[in-house]
Amino acid sequence: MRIVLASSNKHKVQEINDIVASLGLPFEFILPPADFDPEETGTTFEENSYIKAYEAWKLAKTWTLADDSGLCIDALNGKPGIYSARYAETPALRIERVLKELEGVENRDAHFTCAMTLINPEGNIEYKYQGICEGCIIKETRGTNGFGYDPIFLVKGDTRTMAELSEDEKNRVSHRSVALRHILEYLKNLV
Ligand code: ITT
Repeated sequence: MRIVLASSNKHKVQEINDIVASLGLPFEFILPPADFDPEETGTTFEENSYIKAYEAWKLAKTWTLADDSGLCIDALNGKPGIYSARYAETPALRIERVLKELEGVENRDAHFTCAMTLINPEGNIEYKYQGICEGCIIKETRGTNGFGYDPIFLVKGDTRTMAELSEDEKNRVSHRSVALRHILEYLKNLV
C-alpha cells in the first residue's frame, strides 16, 4: 500500500521509512508532488498536521500522512512548539536561541511532540495520533546523529542526547516513532 508522506523534511522522511522497514510492514511512503508547499497557519501541532495531510491529499487524491512536530520546553511555556522549524534561520541558530533563553533557568524539562494525521482516498481523516518523547535540555550540544534540536535534548531515562543515540535507538523511543507505530497498527488492521 502506497501512502504519500506530506513532508519536505528529508530527515523525517528517512526516519519514517526506517521505522516502517524495521517493522517489515507492506507500506511504502512516497514523496508528495513537487508543487506541495502548504502554509502552516494552524495554532496547534494537530491543526498543522491536518493542513499538510489535506494539502497533499488535494494534489494526490490518495492516502496521505503528515507529521507536524516540534520541541516544547516547560520553562518557555511550550516554546518553540509549533514554531520549532522557524525559531531562527538555521538549525544551529535555533539551538543557540533556545540555550540563550534557558540561561540561568533551573527547570529544563522538555518534550518532543509529533502529531500525525492520516487522510484516506476520500479526503477524510481516517486516524490521528500524537506521540511524545520526554526529556530535558542540556547546556551544550552533544552528538551528531539525528537532526534539529537532537544535540541538546537529553532523553528521559538515558544519559545520552537524542543525537548520541544510533538511528535505531532514536527510532525506538522518539515522538515520531510513537505516533507512527499507532498509525501503522491502525493501517495493519485495515488492509
Ligand atoms: P515538513 O513540514 O515539510 O514536514 P518541517 O521541518 O517544516 O517539515 P515541522 O513544521 O513539523 O516540519 O517542524 C518540525 C521541526 O521541529 C523540525 O524542523 C525540528 O526543528 C524540530 N523537530 C521535530 N522532530 C524532531 C526530532 O526528531 N529531532 C529534533 N528536532 C525535531
